[in-house]
Amino acid sequence: MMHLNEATLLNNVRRRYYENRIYSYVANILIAINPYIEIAEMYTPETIKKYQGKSLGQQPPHVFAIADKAFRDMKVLKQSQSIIVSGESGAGKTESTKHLLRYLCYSYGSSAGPIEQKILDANPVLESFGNAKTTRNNNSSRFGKFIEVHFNNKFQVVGGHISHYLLEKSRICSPSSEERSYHVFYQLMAGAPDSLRQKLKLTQPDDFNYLKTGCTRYFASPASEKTLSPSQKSAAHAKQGPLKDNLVDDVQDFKTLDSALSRMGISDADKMQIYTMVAAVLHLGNVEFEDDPEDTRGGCRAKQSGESSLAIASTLLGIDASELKQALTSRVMQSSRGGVKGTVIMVPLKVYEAVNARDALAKAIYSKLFDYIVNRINESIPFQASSYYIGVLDIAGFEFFTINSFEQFCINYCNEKLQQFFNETILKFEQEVYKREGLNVPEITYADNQDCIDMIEGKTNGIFTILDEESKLPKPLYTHFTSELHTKWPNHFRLALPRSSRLKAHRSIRDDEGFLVRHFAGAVCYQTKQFIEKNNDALHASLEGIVQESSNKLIQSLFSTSNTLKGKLSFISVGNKFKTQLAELMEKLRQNGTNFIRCIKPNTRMVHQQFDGALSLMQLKCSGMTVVLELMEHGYPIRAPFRELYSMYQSYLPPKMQNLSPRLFCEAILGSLKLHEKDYKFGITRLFFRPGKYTEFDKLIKSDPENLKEMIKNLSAWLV
Ligand code: AOV
Ligand code: MG
Repeated sequence: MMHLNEATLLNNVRRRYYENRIYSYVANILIAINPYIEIAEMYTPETIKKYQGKSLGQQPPHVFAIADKAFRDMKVLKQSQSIIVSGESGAGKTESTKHLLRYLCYSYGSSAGPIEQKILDANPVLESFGNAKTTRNNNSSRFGKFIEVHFNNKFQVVGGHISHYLLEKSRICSPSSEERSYHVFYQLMAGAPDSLRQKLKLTQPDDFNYLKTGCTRYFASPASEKTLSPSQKSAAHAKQGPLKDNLVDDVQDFKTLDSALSRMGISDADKMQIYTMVAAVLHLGNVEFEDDPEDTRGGCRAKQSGESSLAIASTLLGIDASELKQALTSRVMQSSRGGVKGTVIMVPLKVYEAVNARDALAKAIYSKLFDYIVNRINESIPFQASSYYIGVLDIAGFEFFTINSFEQFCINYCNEKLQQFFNETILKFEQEVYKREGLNVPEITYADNQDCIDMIEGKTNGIFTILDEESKLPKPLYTHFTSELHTKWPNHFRLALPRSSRLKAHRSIRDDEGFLVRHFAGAVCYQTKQFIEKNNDALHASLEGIVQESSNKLIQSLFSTSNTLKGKLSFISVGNKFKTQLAELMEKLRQNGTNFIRCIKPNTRMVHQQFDGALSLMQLKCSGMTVVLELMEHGYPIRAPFRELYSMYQSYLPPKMQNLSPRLFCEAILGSLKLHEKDYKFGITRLFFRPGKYTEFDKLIKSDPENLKEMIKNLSAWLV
């Protein structure tokens, strides 16, 4: 494109999208628009071959081209590479990631040998346990991941490694009405053999509290629907909606999951333990509580109706039923006076406290199970003799909803960091181009977001630190946390009271219930109500105690490693852990070569051939593409190889002037045009224009015959 700005970029990707050309480049950045339809010919083995060893631009823009560029850069520069895939929910990050991995494994592996197969097998497993149907995406990843494909010094695939971030835990206990919990729950119920379902006492999604707040239907293809029993079918039709989804098929997906686990070397007994934990979470959710009229201290007891669930859950978890009951309805406290430990007392819990304890246990089991599964995957993929790797980052983009909580806060913090990295990298890249082309361009500066990052992660007064300090108080209160925040950051440009927001939706939040952060991509108002709970990963001591003593080996090992501080109620801060993980990730990213893929969701209805301009532009902005354009605006954004200009303008000149070399040809034209010298620069291989100046150049030649004549006259003089 010769005229590069927000509007032309948007128009161009729109036009290309309607022609099913979903990929485009801005500089080295790939923009990928979700087609919401399988474009089969785009990903065939033949297409893969076409991109092997080709530099960017030799073939039409493609996610494969980025994979190959990363591979070639790794080889030539002898440096590990990252591919950062970003975009909002449903934009196509995970699909792009899968294409990248498939490309690398097929092109540079030993034709899908055992290692490559394991790297590819990791996906269905991760998706079963970490993906769910949401209103934005039927197969939404509810965790972030960085998948490394490792190569030896001959640049063949020799291993892999997966790091994962921030599995969404609130979904485990209460998916919202049109969404589902994690796929594996439904896959087990729809796809597991009867014998297994009976063993685990799994019936219908509607029978479980943790699932019935959400959409309880199964997804199944017409073919696999035939294998559902009548009761499964009716569950499938419950809370209606079409049964079919192109990519999610619970019946088939269970088979895929089960065989992928086996191929990973997970034994039948271990698989059984994994499924058992999944079922235990569901049964645990059916244990309900009521006020205990016999308890004078206002405690609660498990409801009679949930007794059988309690029994099943405790059997599956390998815990004694009465101990579990006690741990859920009371808490052990050690009275201490003057630092001397006193007697152990049992404090009965209120109904809501028991519910919280139960949910905390369910979430801890599931999220530790997820960690365990990722570990098992990593163990199954060898990791020997690796010289370099290509890491693909698939993590949620900037989020802002009507109500934003701790999860959005963490993900937006992560996006601030990635955005800063993006700016630094692109800027560096631009300056490298100028240097390579021998241009003498002064340093470019850009809007920095370091102040926002400091405010969030700063050691002394950062938001995460203030939150952790609140949690350590004897009686933590979110309202106190919020006012502390406002006290410690008065009059800071990045932080404001929600009321000062112009956004109507936020007016309902009181000052002490929230705060507003002006992120690089826009202002987001956070509701702090659940920040303290969501930031705390620990179980209360008596629960921690009983799971550690479980007779179930898996449960025991899941909880044995947790960093329980000896004798003290542990506090594991989710924010702090994420901060550390993210710092490690950023360290890797900074050491590697970098490639960016920006995924765009063209419409919210998830349909083919519909391009919502405003929605797409918003995403281009949030992904920092406009910053790129701005950056280029400060330099020489329009650049064209001499050869290209030569073929474009050759015909306007008299024949005798046409046989110049392309560079001389360009020098001749520019020498005879009355363009200001500041407005263009000659590089080694191409000509660079200041913003808007190419248009002027083009007009001078094409649309003004008088001027052209004049130019030819000048040109003749110039050539002499
Ligand atoms: P996400 O990873 O960006 O969302 P996905 O990669 O899961 O989004 O894509 C969402 C859906 O869009 C997929 O299930 C496909 O139906 C469709 N899709 C995406 N890319 C393609 C493609 N290249 N070709 C065909 N269909 C595609 V999230 O994980 O929700 O942030 O949290
Ligand atoms: Mg995803």
